[in-house]
Amino acid sequence: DQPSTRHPLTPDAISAYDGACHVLLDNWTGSSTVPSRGLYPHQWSWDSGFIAIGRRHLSPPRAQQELETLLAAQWGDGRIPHIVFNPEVPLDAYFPSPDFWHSTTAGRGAGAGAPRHVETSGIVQPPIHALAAWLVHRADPDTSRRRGFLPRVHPRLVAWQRYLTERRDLGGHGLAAIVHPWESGMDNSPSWDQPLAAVPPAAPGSFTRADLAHGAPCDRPTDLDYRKYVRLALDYRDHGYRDDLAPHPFAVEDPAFNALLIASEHALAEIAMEIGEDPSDHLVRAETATTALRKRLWDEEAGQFFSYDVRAGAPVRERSAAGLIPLIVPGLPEHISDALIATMTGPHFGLGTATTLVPSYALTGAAFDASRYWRGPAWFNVNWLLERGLRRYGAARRAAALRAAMLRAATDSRFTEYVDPYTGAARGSRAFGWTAALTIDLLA
Ligand code: 9WN
Repeated sequence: DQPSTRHPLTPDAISAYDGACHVLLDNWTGSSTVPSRGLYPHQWSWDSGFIAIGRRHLSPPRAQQELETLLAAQWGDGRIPHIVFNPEVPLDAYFPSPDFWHSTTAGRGAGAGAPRHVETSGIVQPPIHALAAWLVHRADPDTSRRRGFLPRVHPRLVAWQRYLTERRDLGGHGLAAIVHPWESGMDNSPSWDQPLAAVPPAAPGSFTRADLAHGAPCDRPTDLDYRKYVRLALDYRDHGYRDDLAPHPFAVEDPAFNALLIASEHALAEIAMEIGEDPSDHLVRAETATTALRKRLWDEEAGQFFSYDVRAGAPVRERSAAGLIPLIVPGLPEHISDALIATMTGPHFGLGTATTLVPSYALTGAAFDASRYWRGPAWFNVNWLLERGLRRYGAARRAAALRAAMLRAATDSRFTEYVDPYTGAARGSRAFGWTAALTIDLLA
């Protein structure tokens, strides 16, 4: 972790802290936190990572429980499912629900070792978890040691990372591939348009979207996107979620996903040392993956990383903010970190000139849309990662300005899910879990 700066407790900071605490209290279910009460009434994988990072300042035991509830739903093959369903929530509250994934029924998840005691989805999300566990430990090492937190989670986190580096290395170049746009956490990013082009959509009317009851259609993915999401998930399910058997018509190496994988491998090295184990395997793996990330996804001319479409055997030259997120990876050569910062602050992403927060997709991109989900709006988790990256690579002034802009946007928007990058107007659902949690982390 980076050394933290102490921030003054101004009246604005106190009110932001207070508002964010209320969101986390309201979204707590007793064992984990929902991203939002209406739109996302279950536990999501990477949301819980970000939420634990904020919660560690309020209640280290609850932050630990957040992660352990998620890890208790881990599959036998090591995957951490992207959703852990709450059995008390009606099936029609969220689509796709447990009767779509069938993780525990009809033998769908059995071959990949789906747990029997809880319903989950069968796909994954970006691996922020080992990083989150390490940061949670650091917030209160005594409580963590007393409760045996790290020795308990370490084997599960190792199995999770191994699942990704071994079973998901579909391209054979040492990077993990996602097999569904939902796995990126950036569902309708323009980076998925090309890899999705050949995927046949599910029949219209073959399912009912629940999201449109909570969000404006112009802020959400389109129906055609959803029909492709459904088709891909059903194909995977019908192959028992087995990576050795499923055809994976969508297979993409995403720079943000792999950057988090690397950051988590470094965190595993710290965790190993803390619990008296040898960290060297983790460090070697982190270095190997960093080399692969640079070789395969870095684009010198563009000054950012691009996704790689494994099926097409070609990079996807779309400027998504995912291509800046490797700034969180330790040990990048200066020419790469400098170029990432220049791209972030140049005309494409406009940080500090056209915008105060980094948009999810370049302002100059052909597919840019200021309100549609991951096609332009600014997201708090992305900006939180970039703020860490700026500090890591010595851009302290820029990091401080980004932090101040995030705090303002989070409180002005009542902790909304995402904002219009030009106007700061609130989009998606309010009282969103990671927006509140990361506000607390920035204030701590
Ligand atoms: C599908 C919960 C999740 C986030 C994702 C975000 C959105 C789900 C959806 O919500 O995805 O997983 O239904 O749109 O894209 O990043 O984890 O907050």
